[in-house]
Amino acid sequence: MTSIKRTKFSLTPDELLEMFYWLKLIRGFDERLTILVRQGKIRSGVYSGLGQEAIIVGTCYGLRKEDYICPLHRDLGAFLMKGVDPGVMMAQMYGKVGGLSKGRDSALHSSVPELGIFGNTSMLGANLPVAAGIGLTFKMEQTDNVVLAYFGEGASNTGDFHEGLNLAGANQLPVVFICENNFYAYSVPFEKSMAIEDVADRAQSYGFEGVAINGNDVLAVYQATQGAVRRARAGEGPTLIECKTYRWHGHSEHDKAFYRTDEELAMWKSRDPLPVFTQFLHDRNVLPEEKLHEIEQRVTDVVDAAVRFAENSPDPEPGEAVTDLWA
Ligand SMILES: Cc1ncc(C[n+]2csc(CCOP(=O)(O)OP(=O)(O)O)c2C)c(N)n1
Repeated sequence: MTSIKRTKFSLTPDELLEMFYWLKLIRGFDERLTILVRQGKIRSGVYSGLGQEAIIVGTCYGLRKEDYICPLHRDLGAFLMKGVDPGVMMAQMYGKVGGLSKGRDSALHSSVPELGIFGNTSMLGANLPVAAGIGLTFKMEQTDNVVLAYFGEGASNTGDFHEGLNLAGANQLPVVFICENNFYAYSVPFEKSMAIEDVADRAQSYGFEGVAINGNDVLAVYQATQGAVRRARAGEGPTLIECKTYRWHGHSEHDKAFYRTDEELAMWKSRDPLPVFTQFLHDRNVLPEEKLHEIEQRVTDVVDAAVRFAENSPDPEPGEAVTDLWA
């Protein structure tokens, strides 16, 4: 089927196709959510990650089940890649019993410890000291598991960001900090909130390496992450990877994003991670036409089944709101 055995990133053609499937699935899932929001079916807030998929696929691909991720509001795809069933994820968005929190909250705060997913709080940046804490646990338990902690460039201006990085740097913790720099924190453009070009530069203040990369290039993200993960597993401490990207939708589905121009959006859409990777696969004869159709059909089937599962899942009973609480 293909003319190459392995790429320079040590990925086989089948692995490349698996990455392609994930990119397509995450895109398809988010696109369907947008439609469902407009149909009034979704109870969770929706913070679309359209345009940012390469970061999720490039960072999550190849992680172990025992590794932890601390995803953000825009990272539903990371839940899927770490093993959450798409139907359960969709039921979470519908606020149904079949969702992760059985209809108790939006998608943002779900934790799935058995899959290594730590649910974020609403306070931006607050997941970063927690990620360092998880890394400290891994180090004390002498495992070689790693933590991937996601944050936006906006969150990198909070105190928690600096405390988390300092803790990780001072203790050489196995944490990979992933900045999803989409150039806007809600309506605030990057240049109005910081005086430097690259968030990655902040890592050196805490004694470790930071790199700024093209976050729309899934293989660049994968390569940078794999390097950081390997160092972290070997006890060589944290890394900050800043992935430059752009969110195609507003901050959330209710935000029309009037604070940016159509030209800017069009420019970034021309850097869509999917056609770039599709071309890469075509050029290497990894993606014949029938394979492309097969993957597209699979994505449609998975998303359709997820919606069916969510729609058939019951609404929560009011009395259930206070069960599963810890004091
Ligand atoms: C500490 C804190 N300050 C402000 C907010 C309100 N808020 C929610 S999302 C958001 C923008 C976040 O931007 P960024 O961190 O760059 O992530 P993005 O949404 O762009 O992915 C803001 C300001 C918050 N949730 N927490």
